[in-house]
Amino acid sequence: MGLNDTVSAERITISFFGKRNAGKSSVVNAVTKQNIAIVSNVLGTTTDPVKKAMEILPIGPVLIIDTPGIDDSGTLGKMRVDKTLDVINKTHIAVLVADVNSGITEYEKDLINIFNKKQIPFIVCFNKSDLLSEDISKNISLKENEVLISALNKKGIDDLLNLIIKKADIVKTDKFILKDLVNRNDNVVLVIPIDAAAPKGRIILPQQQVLRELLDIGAVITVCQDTELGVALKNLKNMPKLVITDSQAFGKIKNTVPLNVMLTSFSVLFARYKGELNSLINGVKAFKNLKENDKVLISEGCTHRRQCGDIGTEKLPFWMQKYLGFNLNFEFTSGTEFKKDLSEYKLIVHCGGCMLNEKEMKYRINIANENKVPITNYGILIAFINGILNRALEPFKDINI
Ligand SMILES: Nc1nc2c(ncn2[C@@H]2O[C@H](COP(=O)(O)OP(=O)(O)OP(=O)(O)O)[C@@H](O)[C@H]2O)c(=O)[nH]1
Ligand SMILES: [Mg+2]
Repeated sequence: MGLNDTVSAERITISFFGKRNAGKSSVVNAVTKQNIAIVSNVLGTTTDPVKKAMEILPIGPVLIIDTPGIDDSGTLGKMRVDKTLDVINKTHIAVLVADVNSGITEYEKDLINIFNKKQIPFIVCFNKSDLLSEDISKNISLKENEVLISALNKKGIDDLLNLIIKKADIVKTDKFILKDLVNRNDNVVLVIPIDAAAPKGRIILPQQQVLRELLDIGAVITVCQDTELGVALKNLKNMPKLVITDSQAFGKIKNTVPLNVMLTSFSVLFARYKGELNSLINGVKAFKNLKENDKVLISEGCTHRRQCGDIGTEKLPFWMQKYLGFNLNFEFTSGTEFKKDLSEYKLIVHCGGCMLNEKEMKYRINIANENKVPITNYGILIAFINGILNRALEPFKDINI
């Protein structure tokens, strides 16, 4: 992916599911007009989800995912099926590819049930129409979300694309991070500390996204590190409407920002943008009730190599234990995998999820809720530990979150 490309987390994810040999990979290749996935008549040719970021007009940036067949068996087969089921959790639009000759079997029914349960808009694509006689083809009656195609002969591909575009209209929401908090010409200060854990030569994604949205709004932006915030505020003729800080600096700057200036963090903004702010605020209440040696899961959505002074593995455990006055039992996960059985944990602390799409983030919150394990996020917990959670949530007080 190039520097100018939309990140995967902001793309509409369109995934292709079905039994082995139904022609999923062939349909993906036909839809994208590219040779993205290997096609063969060997059952189980696709063994790992295959992803391709591309542009589909008029939808815009999308992420296409081809998956292993849902009817795979054996130990390895089960692992492949699990990977496919994981893909469902980040899918905005599902395309179920079924061989028209076998039609809807138990496997397709199971998938349709999952899509319905998870409220994922889906299309059923009956493939291999070239193998049907013209008479039979003509007499097949299709529902609104069904289409008859031949990936081999490239027949019906435009109909499939049109259905995908129609479904994308339902999915596309005018998502924003802070458009409802800031107006044109408002002064906003962004506090971005550059420490050993900051990536070399750039600023991280949530900061870029906030910066971009503020520019779109027409806000006037001051950016500085926590060490320069005092000077920055002194130099401003009028106090800013809002200060947005990296959550890690809450403690250092909370007394520098005057009380009549709103103060929040990137991570709190992302809790609302990607997840469910209310659930994550509720989750933080469990923190002060933790007992010595309780198990806490600290989970990150990205896979960057942990560095010295890392927020997830070093700073957060240190601050949490210092606040409580006793030791906790920490476990750490990162990347796209998320445990399904969370029952052993007393609290989950998740990152802002900038590398995950909102579907995946909400799925993780749901799993925690189903397991009855409180879940919160980095920014909310750090604000709580610093005694300024109410202040960090003040920008949202008149907004239905
Ligand atoms: N006749 C006909 N054959 C097709 C069509 N689409 C795919 N095939 C064939 O069906 C076989 C399986 O195609 P794939 O695209 O690899 O199927 P898949 O669903 O991705 O299979 P797995 O990766 O094994 O799960 C290949 O031999 C394809 O050439 C079609 O429209 N018509
Ligand atoms: Mg395949």
